[in-house]
Amino acid sequence: MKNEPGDAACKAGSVANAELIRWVDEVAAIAKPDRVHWCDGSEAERDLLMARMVEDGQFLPLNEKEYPNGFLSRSDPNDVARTEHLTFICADKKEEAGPTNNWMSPAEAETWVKPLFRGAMKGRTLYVVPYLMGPAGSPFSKVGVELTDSAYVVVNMRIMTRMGAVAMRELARLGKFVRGMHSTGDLSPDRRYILHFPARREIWSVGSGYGGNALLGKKCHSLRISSVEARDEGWLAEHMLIIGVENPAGETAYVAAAFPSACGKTNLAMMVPPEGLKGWKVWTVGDDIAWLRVGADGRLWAVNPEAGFFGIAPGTSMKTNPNAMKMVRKDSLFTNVALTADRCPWWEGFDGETPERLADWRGRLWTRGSNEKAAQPNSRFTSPLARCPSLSPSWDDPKGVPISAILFGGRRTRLVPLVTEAFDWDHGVFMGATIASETTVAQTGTVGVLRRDPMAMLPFCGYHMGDYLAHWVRMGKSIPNPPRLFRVNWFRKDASDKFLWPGFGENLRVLRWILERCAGKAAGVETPAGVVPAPGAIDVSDLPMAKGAMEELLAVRGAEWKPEADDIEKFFSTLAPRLPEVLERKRLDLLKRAGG
Ligand code: OXD
Ligand code: MN
Repeated sequence: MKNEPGDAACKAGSVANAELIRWVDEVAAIAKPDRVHWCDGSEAERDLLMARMVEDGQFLPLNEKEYPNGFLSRSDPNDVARTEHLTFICADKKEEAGPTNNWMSPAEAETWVKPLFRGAMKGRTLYVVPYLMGPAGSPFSKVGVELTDSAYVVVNMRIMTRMGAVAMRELARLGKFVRGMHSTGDLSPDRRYILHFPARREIWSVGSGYGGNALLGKKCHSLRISSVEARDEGWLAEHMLIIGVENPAGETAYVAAAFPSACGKTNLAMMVPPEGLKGWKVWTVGDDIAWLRVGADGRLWAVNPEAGFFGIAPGTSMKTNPNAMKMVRKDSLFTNVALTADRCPWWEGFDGETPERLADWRGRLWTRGSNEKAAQPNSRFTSPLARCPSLSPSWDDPKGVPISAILFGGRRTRLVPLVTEAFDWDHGVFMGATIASETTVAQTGTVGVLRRDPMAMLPFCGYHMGDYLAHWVRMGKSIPNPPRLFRVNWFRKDASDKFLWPGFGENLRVLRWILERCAGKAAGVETPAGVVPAPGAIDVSDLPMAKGAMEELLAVRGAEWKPEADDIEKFFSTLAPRLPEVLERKRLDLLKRAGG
């Protein structure tokens, strides 16, 4: 085994961390790579890896004039999404993982999964990828090290995290790191496992190169492992976007929002204010993950631990997300999108006329009118935060941003109003605990089935969901000046199955009401489900909405909430006896208010 030239400097920085060196040696002894490459995160290193991957066909360079520094990768067709059924929490007892996670004992992991790493890196390079989640020098931030045999992972991690030398420096400051061992193995779903050992802050991932399974800083570290760290240390690790909303007076307030995968988080995070709201601005801090801590001033503060976007490409257009369309034009990697004849990326929903011929996501000829999708429905772009036109000036602030409101959303075509404010913190936790959404392309399985997804954390919580909700209830008591909590639903439909709300930039009208509520200004009406905007409190007079649409969007009909409360009872019963009692009380209150 050799070390790659040029890595000495980075490794030298780690000499202080003997534990890291010992662990790298241990993994190398198991996986038997031909070479070990310590990543420094430099541009030169990235160029070297890209050149190698272009040469061996893993990446195709895109049209340099239209997409400078842009590349396309096509994955194995069996490896295109997160595989929740192959994702496990390896706690000592099944009870610690809870009923919403798959569980494997650490002993079984040693017996059944460890052997998949034996010799897995023969003929390959083991890349040591030190990464930092969160701004340098921040009390929020955490270091991880991913050992991987995938150069695709390295170049994506370089965008998604603060990778290389900066992480090594932070490691010297913090002393601790999350260990991630990753091999693409043979990419067979039969030998694919994504394992988390929360107690020892460790991740093993084998058999997949897909983002959420293989870029270990993202879901595995920043949510599954960090949700446990957050519980133990008294903070929150959440599946939330963060934005700053600036009013025409130049005041910016920050909002965090949890939505299940593929519900438009990236679009909301990069929203462009509509014509009707002149003088407003939306600033992007993050689109997927928020770490939140109580500040010295008693407010809740948040950082986005990531440094990039791993966004779903299909449906992204100048109409739905103009900032993303501008952002992906430079320094971006694409996975499983289609390719035009002049080597530009394309996907369903792309602006302009559909090209007559394309190379589809598998590289096969695709012609207009084909029944098959040209881009894989979960195809992605990976772009640096720094390329985002709406990037908040505070995105890298070590102290984070103060959060005024937290939103919980879902994809509900019926019942749930456009926006509802919680009566109090615990009621807000109840709202977050009971959000539900139709399943989407971001996870394998059936699309369109309604599933309860507490705080949008169902696939990402590293411990028992009942304990997690109890942690939320406890956190409410430790925040002297907590944010207000709201539920939103952009997806309500009318009787003829048409969306009632225009969505996209117009969602800012809802955010405006929310922030005015936080400032004690906007009018609301109490309903059985919470406080909804008073008639006229959200001005839509300049929007081409059908008559009565706004009334319907905000309607709460008590009797319709009874079956909802019953369904919630079924879900809650799966979390008993660890469900905090106050949430069952909130359910009974809802039932009473609904007249049940
Ligand atoms: C994501 C997801 O990729 O939630 O962000 O699946
Ligand atoms: Mn996500």
